[in-house]
Amino acid sequence: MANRDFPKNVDAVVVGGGFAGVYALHKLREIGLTVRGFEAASDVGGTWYWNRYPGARCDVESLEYSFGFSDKIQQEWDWSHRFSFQPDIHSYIAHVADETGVRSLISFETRVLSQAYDAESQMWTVKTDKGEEITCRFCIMAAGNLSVPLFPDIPGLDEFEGEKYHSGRWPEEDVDFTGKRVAVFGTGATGIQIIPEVAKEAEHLYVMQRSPNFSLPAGNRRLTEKEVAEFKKDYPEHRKRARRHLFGVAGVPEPTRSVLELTEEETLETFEQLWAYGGSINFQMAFTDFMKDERANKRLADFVRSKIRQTVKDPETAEKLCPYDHPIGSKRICIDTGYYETFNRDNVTLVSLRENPVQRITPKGIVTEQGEIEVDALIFATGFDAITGALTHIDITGRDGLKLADKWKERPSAYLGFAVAGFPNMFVITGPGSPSVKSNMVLSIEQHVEFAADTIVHMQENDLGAIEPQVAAENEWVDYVSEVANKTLFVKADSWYTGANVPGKPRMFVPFVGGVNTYRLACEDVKQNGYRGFTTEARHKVRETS
Ligand code: NA7
Repeated sequence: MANRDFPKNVDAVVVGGGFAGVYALHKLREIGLTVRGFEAASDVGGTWYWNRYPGARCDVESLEYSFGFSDKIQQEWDWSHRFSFQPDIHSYIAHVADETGVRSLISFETRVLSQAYDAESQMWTVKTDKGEEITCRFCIMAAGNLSVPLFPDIPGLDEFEGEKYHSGRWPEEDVDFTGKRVAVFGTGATGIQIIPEVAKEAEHLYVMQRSPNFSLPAGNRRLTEKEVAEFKKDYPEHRKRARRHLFGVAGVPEPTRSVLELTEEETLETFEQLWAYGGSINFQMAFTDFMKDERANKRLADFVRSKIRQTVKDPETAEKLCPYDHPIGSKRICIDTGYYETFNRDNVTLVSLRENPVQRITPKGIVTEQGEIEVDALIFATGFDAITGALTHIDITGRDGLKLADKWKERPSAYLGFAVAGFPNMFVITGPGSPSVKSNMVLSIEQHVEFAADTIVHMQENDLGAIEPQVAAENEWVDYVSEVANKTLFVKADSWYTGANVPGKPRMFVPFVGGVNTYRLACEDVKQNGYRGFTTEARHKVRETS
């Protein structure tokens, strides 16, 4: 549908067409709002549209990494694997968009460039790269936590004559690496998924590793009909349990004991069982103190390092693959299918950039201190300007000319990780300071979308024109988020959770790690107490609610 067929004035604009955008469009329309969505890609899917690189899979189990808002959808959709592959998740979001009928509300291949709030009219004006201008009362920011890809700043990159790919902008058409010499930069969750797949095709694969990461076997497998049926029988109950869970999953019980209570033999036996079962959440939930006590953490880190040494035949390569610079879990624990085994292949070379840094890229390859490596293709799995990047890349102007990008230069603050002082009627889905990436994302997205819908209903019922957080309440929340994080080992790594991967970004541990249940209760408490901590405005008359 051509963009001119869409209305120019709606109640709400939804920026982004991934899980969050699709559900927000559906939910807001359900409460009676007129809505429009904007999506830069040619289809729905968000992260799961763009990250279509070889080996892309989810690290949360399929039956849990899905919407619970519609029993019909959760009952009729069939997941084939324990951890879904990108095409399956993409098909699932497309199915949800079709079932809810929201696809027709989205302008695809359209990027929101700017949005500005007018205090007089209590309206936002949204401008797109297609030259459209739309006015709306509410802006729902569903632009994703990992949607702005980062390319390394290596001299000569533009001169490279071969193929270049970023994991987060993978092309729709198949890419065939057969017979090619390929270099992969980045060994985070993404690189660790790409490397085993590309190694199967490439003539030679060079793994350009700056920092090694901890990876656990995914233990991915087909789901049996019986286990799917069992889960579906109690789906609503599972969802309820997930909402009360630390991470937002029903299938992995929360920990009750310290690993330090176990003898070394008992520890080893338990770790071996967890390793054989696969996945990272079951490991993270096994004991109370992995992320709280360095001794507990070291037990697990030592175990994973021993597994790396057992798996990788060349001791020198194995040692280079062992991480020592951060506690396990302080960066996202990767899960893999044959990652460490890949380094036993004759066509794979590990290049440790700490010992042998890259000097420049040439038209034919990569120059390191030890000489030139000629390659036909470069793959960058070098991460994202995470959590805040998608919004700071939009020119967002709130009250009195305040720019969001300027405000977040100091620290990425948002009340409950959901709304930002100075930016009325703008709701950030899984924003900074909410559980977001430290939880089952789909569950957290649902909660935030429903929070936005409840807030709008509250405004309608009370004839309010604007709502925004009070600065004091916002600051208090951000301080609390830091206080919770500072009691854990999460803060002990330079990671994208802290903004450390983007030069100049403010450094703090951004997601809320106090648990999905604690967070949900905090939001409920705010709602039940007349939106405590928010300032509301009716007919330009300001009223403090606490
Ligand atoms: P990550 O986790 O940010 O990993 C990026 C990787 O790229 C990491 O190994 C970086 O090394 C490496 N990197 C970044 N810049 C360079 C340069 N210049 N040279 C070499 N290597 C570099 O991104 P992912 O896409 O893997 O994962 C993001 C999330 O997506 C993941 O956690 C899941 O939640 C899904 P570094 O560690 O900075 O030394």
